[in-house]
Amino acid sequence: MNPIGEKYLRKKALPFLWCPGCGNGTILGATVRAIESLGIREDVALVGGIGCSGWIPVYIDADTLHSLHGRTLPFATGLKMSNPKRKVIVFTGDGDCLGIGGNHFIHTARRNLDITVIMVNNQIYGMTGGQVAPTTPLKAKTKTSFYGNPEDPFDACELAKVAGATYVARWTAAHALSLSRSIAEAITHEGFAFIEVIAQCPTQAGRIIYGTADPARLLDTLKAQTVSVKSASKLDAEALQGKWLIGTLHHDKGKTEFSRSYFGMAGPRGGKPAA
Ligand SMILES: Cc1ncc(C[n+]2csc(CCOP(=O)(O)OP(=O)(O)O)c2C)c(N)n1
Ligand code: SF4
Ligand SMILES: [Mg+2]
Repeated sequence: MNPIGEKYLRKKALPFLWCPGCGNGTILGATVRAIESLGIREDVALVGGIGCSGWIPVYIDADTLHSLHGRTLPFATGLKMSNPKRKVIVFTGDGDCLGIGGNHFIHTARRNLDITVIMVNNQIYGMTGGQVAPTTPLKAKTKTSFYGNPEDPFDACELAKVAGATYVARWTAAHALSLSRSIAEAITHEGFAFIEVIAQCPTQAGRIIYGTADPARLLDTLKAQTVSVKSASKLDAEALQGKWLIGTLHHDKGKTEFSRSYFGMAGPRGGKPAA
């Protein structure tokens, strides 16, 4: 095992439940490297939802909370508000965050609560066997869209931004180093930070949507579908059609964070969090 794995993995939880070649392992690696680079292991609280992606915190030896499907953000809000010094990091699936948890998502972003949300977008409900998700591409066939998905997918980053998130970035599992740096930046940012990670799911989205369960081919496909924010400014709308924009998409340092405005108000405890 490499030194960072040796230091951070919760050995008693191993082996991973993920399928070989799943993107969740890369996201776990990028997260622990970000935590290590900031030296904040003792300060983090990691919250997972339900789904394959929700298991990321289970394997990290730190303070962790495995919550309910779609309810990561209410749990994370409670954790943060009970101790605003905590660096709360949430791991949520595309279904978990934008389907059942969609309402919590827009309101937590609107409040600009100082947490980092890492949404793993594998474009499908992975854990439950490949059902259509709010991120599944238009016309894609899944286990529950036999004739093709009739719905347009959400652009999660746009949604986060218009709802009030103050840090928004998108990466893929093929950009592990940039992702790790972005996670560190998001943790350091004071306010609601949202990172969408497009990740390969060889077993469900791979086989069903992309016609291959080969992780290397899926990563190549992901890379080919991305354009960096910098390059995008030189391209026209036609060239950008069907591409994922990757990089930091929005960074607003001027908006007041929720726990500061909440505890800054006079109240029964004189504007202080519970002891
Ligand atoms: C209240 C509730 N409804 C439904 C489920 C069943 N369920 C478990 S995981 C999941 C979907 C997971 O998809 P996603 O959030 O995209 O995560 P992934 O497995 O793809 O990482 C569903 C519907 C549940 N556990 N709880
Ligand atoms: S079903 Fe997909 S997301 Fe879930 S562990 Fe397997 S490859 Fe990963
Ligand atoms: Mg999913």
